[in-house]
Amino acid sequence: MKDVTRIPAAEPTGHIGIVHLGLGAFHRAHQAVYLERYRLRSGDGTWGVSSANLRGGVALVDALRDVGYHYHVAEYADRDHVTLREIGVVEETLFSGRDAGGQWGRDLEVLLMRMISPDTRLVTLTVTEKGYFLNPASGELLADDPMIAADIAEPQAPRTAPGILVEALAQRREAGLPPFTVLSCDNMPDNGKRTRNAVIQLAERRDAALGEWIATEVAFPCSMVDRIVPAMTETDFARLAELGVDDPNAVVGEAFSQWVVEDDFPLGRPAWEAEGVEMVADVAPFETMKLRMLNGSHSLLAYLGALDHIETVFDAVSRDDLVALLHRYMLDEAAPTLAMPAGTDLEGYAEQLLYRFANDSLRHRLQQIAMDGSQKLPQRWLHGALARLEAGAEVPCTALGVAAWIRYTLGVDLHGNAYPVDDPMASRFKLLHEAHGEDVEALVPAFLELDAVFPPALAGRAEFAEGVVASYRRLVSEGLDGVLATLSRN
Ligand code: NAI
Ligand code: CS2
Repeated sequence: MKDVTRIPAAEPTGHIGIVHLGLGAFHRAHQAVYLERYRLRSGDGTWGVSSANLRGGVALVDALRDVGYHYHVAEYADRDHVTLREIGVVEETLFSGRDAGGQWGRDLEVLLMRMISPDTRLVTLTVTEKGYFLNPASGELLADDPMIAADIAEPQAPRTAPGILVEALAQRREAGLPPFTVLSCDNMPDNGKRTRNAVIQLAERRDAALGEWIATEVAFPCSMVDRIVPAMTETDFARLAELGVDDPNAVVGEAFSQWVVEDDFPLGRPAWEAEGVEMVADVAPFETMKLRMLNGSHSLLAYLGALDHIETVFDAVSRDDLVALLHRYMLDEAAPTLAMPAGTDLEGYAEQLLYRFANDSLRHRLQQIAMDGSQKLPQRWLHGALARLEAGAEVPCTALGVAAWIRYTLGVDLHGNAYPVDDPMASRFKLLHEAHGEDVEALVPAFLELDAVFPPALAGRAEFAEGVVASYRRLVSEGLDGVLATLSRN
C-alpha cells in the first residue's frame, strides 16, 4: 500500500521578488520547493518567482502559463513512500530563447523589466554548467564563443545568462537602483565566484566602469545544491496518474534535499532556514565534497554503465562490482582530497550516497548524467586526482573513469549500440577519434591535451596517462566485468 502525503500550494500573491534563469526540472523540484514551503509556513508572499528559459523549453513556459503556473513535485523516499506537493510560488514564466522561426527574445523585454523592478532582490540560476560560457578548467569567459560574441556586439539584446545579467545590472545602475543578488544553483565549483567572473569579464568588454561597479556592488554568494531530479519519463507520468495526478509539467525527485548557501544577500532574502536551507560563511568544503563524492560517482556510473548498455543509476548500483568501485573511489580517491569541518563523517556520507543511488523509485538515466562531460569532469574527478597524485597516491578508479569517458565519446557502446554524444565539444571529440581510431597510445594523449578539460599539471603526469591507456585497453578487451574484476584484485 503506497504511503502518499498530499500538500496543496499556498495562495499566489502576484508579488515577484525573485527572477530565475533556467526553468528546468531541478529548479522546479528544489529552489521552488524551498520557497513554496517557506511561503506556506511564514505567510510571506513577497518572494514569488518569475522563471525564464533562455535556451529551448518554450513549450514548458507556455504550458505552465496555460494552467496558471501550478505544477506538482513528487518526492519519493522509495517507490512506496511519496510526498506530492503542489507548487504555486512560480507566478510567471517567460521565454527569451530562439523560437521555431529563429527569432530570439520573445519575452526578453518583460524579463528585463522584471529584473530591474525594485521588488526583485534576487536572481537565481540553473542554466547547466555550460550556460555560463566559461572555460571549465580555467574558469575564464569564452569570449570567442559565438553566443558571447553576439552579446558583446548587441549588449541590449542579450541571449546568454551572463549577457542578461549584465544588461539588467547596467539598467539598474543607470536607474540608480541597488543591484539584485545573484545566486547560482548549478553544479560548478565556487559557482558564485565563477558566475561573478563571467558577468564581470563580459561587462568589462562593454564598459570598464560597469565592470568595476558590478565588482564592488553585486553579491554573488556560492551555494551547494543537492537533490536527485531525473528527467521525466513516460513511466513517471504513468505512476503519477495512478496517484491521481494528471500533470504534464510535473517533476519527480528523491525525498532527500540539501541547500547550503553562503549568507551574502545585501537586499535581503527569504528566512528559509526553517525549511532546512543551511546558511554558512564558507560553502566551499560542502560544494567540493558533493561534487567529488556524489557527482564524481554519478559520472563513473554514467560512462562505465552506458558503455555496458546499462540504463539507470538504480540498475548500475544493483551490481556489487560497481558499488565496490564507487566505495573505493569515494574513500580512497575523493575523500582524502577534502578539507571538511571537524566531525564530518565522510564514510557515513559515502554510505548515504550509495543508499540514495539505490532509490528504486527514480529512473535516473545514465545518458542524462553522461551529458556535458567536458564541463563536469574537471570539478568531479580531475582536480581531485591531481591533488592525490601530488600527494604521492594513485588514482586507479579515476584513470578508469577517464578511459571510459574517452571511449564513451566515440558514440558507440561496447556492444555496438550507438547513442548521441551531447557535449559542447562533441565535434572536437569526433575529430580526435577519426584521427587516432584504435591507436590508444595516440588517442589518450590527444584527449589529455584538451586543456579546457584537463589541467595541464595532470595531463603532464606520465603515471596518469599510462593508467588511462592501460584502463582503456582493458575496458575494450575485457569489457566492464573484466576491467572491474582486475581493478578489485589490485
Ligand atoms: P533540465 O534539462 O531540466 O533543464 C536545463 C535548464 O538549463 C533548462 O532551463 C535549459 O533551458 C537551461 N539551459 C541549458 N543550456 C543552457 C544555456 N546554454 N544557456 C542558458 N540556459 C541553458 O536540467 P535540470 O535537471 O534542471 O538541471 C539543470 C542544472 O541544475 C544542472 O546542470 C545542474 O547544474 C543543476 N542540478 C541538477 C540536479 C538534478 O538532479 N537534476 C541536481 C543538482 C543540480
Ligand atoms: C548529475 C546531477 O546529471 C548529473 O550530472 O550528477 O544532476 C546530480 O543528480 C545532482 O547534482 C544531485 O544533486
